[in-house]
This record gives sequence, C-alpha cells and structure tokens, in this order.
Amino acid sequence: MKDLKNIASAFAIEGAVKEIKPLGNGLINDTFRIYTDGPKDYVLQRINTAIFKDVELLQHNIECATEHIRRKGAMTLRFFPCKATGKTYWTDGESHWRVSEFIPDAYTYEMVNPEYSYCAGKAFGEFEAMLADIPEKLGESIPDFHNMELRARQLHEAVSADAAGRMALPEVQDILKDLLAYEEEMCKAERLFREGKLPKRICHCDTKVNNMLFDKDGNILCVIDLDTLMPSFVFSDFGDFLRTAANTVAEDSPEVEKVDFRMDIFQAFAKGYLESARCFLTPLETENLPYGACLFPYMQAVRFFADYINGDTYYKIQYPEHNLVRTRNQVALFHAAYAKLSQMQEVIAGIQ
Ligand code: GN1
Ligand code: MG
Repeated sequence: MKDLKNIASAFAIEGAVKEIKPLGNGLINDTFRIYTDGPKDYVLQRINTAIFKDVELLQHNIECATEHIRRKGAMTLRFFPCKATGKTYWTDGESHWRVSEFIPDAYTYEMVNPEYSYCAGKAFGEFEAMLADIPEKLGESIPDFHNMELRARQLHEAVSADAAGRMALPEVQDILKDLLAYEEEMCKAERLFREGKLPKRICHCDTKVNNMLFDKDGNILCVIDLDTLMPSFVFSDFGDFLRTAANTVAEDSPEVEKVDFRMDIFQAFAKGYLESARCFLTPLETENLPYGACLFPYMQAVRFFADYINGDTYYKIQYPEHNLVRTRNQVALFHAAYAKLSQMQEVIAGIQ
C-alpha cells in the first residue's frame, strides 16, 4: 500500500496525521479515515479511475452540488483542495486521491427499520428538490449509468464474449433466460424518455442504504457517496434505496430462500419521499415508482451477472462466486418485488 500519510499531506488539512485506517464497505473506491491530533478527522479516498474515467468532471459535479446544497443551509460533504493545484483531487501519477471532512457522531447502516426509511425517503426527496435549480450543468460521471437498455446490451456482449468460460454452466443459462424474459418491460423508462414523456433530473444514483449518514436518533445528517450524482430518472433514487433497504437480507446473502421485498419499508419510504418530492414529480413519474422498485433489483442483477460472466472485472469480490451469489440474490429480490407490483401501486395511490 502506498504511503497514505504522504498522500494526505498533499491536501490542505488541519492538524498532524496520527493514523489512517480503512473505512466503510464501498465496492468501487478505496476509503480510509485520517485520524489527526486537530479538531477534525478526514476521509481519504482513492478514486477508481477504471470506472470514473473523467475525474475533472466527477469533482466538478461534486463541487457544484455540495456548494449549492451548502448555500441552502443543509449539511453536505466538504472536499479539501490539494495544496499544489487548488483542485479537490490529487494524482501521484498512478492513482487519483481526494480528501473530505469526516462527519463525527454519524452512523451508517446496512439495514433500516420503517421509521428510518421514512426519514431516508424525505431526505432523498429533499436532496433532489435542492438540486432542481442548480445553475451549473452537471455531466454524467459514468455515461448512461442507469440506462437499462445499455445495461442489457452489456449483458448480451458479455454473453457473446464469454470471457471467463462461464456460459457453459447450466445455472448461468437459466438465470439468463429468466432475466431476458423481462428485458423489454424493464426498458420502459428509456422508451418513455425518447417519447418525451419522462424527464431526467439531477439524482444521486447510488441511494443504497449505506450511502447515508444518520444521527443517533435516526435523522438523516447527510447523503454521502456523491460520485454518481447526475441527470437520471427519479426511479434511480427511489429504486436503489428500496433495493437495499426492503430486501430482508443483504444484497450478497447466499440464503436466497430468505430474500423478500418488505412492504412496510416500501410504504414508509414512499410516504417520506412523496412528502418532499410531490411538489416536482409528474403524475407519470409518481405512477411508475413501483416500476422503479422492480427496475433496480433487475438492473443490479443484470450488472452483477454481466460482471460474473466477464470474469469479475468491475465489482470488488471477496470469493470467486461472489458475483454469482449477488446475482441470485438480486434475481430473487426482483421476483419478490414484481409479485407485489399491484400492492405497491395501491400504496402509492393511497398516499396521495
Ligand atoms: C456500487 O460504490 P458503492 O458500493 O456504493 C455501484 C452501485 C451499485 C452498488 C451495488 C459506481 O456502489 O451502482 O448499485 O455498488 N457504484 C458504481 O452494491 O457502479
Ligand atoms: Mg458507497
């Protein structure tokens, strides 16, 4: 591992660095906490540039959004400039690094109860509402990140290339068949967008439950992991939270038979979200929120599955079958949610 203390010293931070330790469970970047002898600690991250290819655009998005949110008086992440360049990232010639403030007395969860989900719903609605009038133009830090048509195409390409020789497995064939049966239906948002019926708004696009900080009473302090903040459909934020929070088990649990989609979490989250987002949502967006709740387990299944077929080149894995286990889990969650589609529609209609 690189000399992390040396890297931290490239940034304009207060206090002497005492120690640097790994932080969190992200699947993409490497994250560390910088302990200092000063009043503040910091978060150091190595940006995964195989995935975020345009760091300048990435940090531009994040700086504009955090400044905009701060101007509105809400809490958000703060990034520190590199001493030499004044930019909020630094490269040692090999990796790109950035430093943000560590927010103390904050808690992250992998699972939440309905009460916390209600708060999260309100917070994400407010987050989108706050960014609705951002004056700067934000780009796509990962082009077409939540474009289901592209994700489906990537799966087809992975299947044709069969780079890791995994298509010979009967189970892989079965999963593929199952996923393909829903492909057209799940690409609905892209079609509605082309027909001019569905808008794109600035969304967070990675609203999984461990990407938000709660205080000790369950209120949301702030939303973190802003890398994928970009124009998208509101289903991105609605669906990805439920994908992680409404699942009865973790997204990589091998106990597929225990996977279910929790309607109590759906109801609480939808209530909170509609309270703060109703003012800007169109009727078509609202009506399709249950579709969004199905789309995200589906899209995540397609993404984990394509990565498994490609030989695990995207997501960090802890053991060889990790992406296949994740896929089985997300396929089960998709089916559980899909079976509750009409129930979800009733809940949404009841909230209005
Ligand atoms: C990644 O970085 P992390 O772990 O918060 C991924 C999300 C996936 C998620 C699955 C940039 O999020 O899109 O939903 O893993 N982020 C990127 O757990 O691909
Ligand atoms: Mg994260």
